[in-house]
Amino acid sequence: MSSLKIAALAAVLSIGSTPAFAHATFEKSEATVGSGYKGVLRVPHGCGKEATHTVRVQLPPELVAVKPMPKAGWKLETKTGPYPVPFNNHGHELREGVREIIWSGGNLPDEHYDEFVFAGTVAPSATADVLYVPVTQICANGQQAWTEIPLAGQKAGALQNPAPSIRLIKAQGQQQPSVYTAGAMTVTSAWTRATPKSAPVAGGFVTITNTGKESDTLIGGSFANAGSVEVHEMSMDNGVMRMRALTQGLEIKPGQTIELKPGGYHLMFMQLKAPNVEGERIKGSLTFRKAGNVEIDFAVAPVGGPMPTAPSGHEHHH
Ligand SMILES: [Cu+2]
Repeated sequence: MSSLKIAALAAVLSIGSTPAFAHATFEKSEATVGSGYKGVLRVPHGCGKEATHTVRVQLPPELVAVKPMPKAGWKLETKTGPYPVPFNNHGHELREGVREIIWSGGNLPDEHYDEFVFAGTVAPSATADVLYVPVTQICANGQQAWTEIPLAGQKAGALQNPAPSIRLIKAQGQQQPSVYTAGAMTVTSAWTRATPKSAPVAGGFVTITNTGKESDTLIGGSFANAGSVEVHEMSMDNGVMRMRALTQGLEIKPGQTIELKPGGYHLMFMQLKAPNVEGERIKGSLTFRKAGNVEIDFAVAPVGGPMPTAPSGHEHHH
């Protein structure tokens, strides 16, 4: 390898690894909706070469009842404002609170690291998947702003100066039904049933809507506990209900919604490797001829049971 190539490789490696290390971030990157959250903001350096004398933290409206922790050597100020949704704090309605925290008059040299702390609650009304908390470090002749928020479809890792973020976990009993999309195809209500240990197969059920202008076809999928997945149909044969594999797949016309359900169209999970356990969510996918693959989780209902109404576990969208 030439020395030029080695230099280029070294540059790529350092560009790839430095920002993640040098960004302002929270020690705890997850919080539960409706629960308390202690934000420990880690500030890894000043502004370039200068010392930081002020740190401003803008709180998203979902963080309520926030109290900052005073810090030795720094003056503490807050700015308050109204909450978009009043917050019921143990029977006492809070309509406004801290929206911004400013620690000033301190000294964080570029070669030092420091932490800034607040406590608060994630409002029960929060629906976001991720909260972004813009932070600005102010120095004598400049500033370092950690205020970039990814646009829809953009990866946070692509940003130069990302705002510190907190991923929200939905509290138990508050889940929304998961909605998955692949191109024009929307998939909801994915579920299966618990199976006895020796069961060789299980049925999988989903509701699929084609929101596009062209027809598409469900041709198969995958399921973590199964060797393969087929698309099946139940039909009457001489007075006996039988099922058969739809080898050409299941067509979903533009604007059409098809519910795969017990006794009708269904997915057949073949060669089960492990039993489906009630209450779990099991990973799988659907494959459409045009829209391609979409990863989904199947909620597991009791043996012979109906579709779970409140799927357990929380959803992730990526
Ligand atoms: Cu079947």
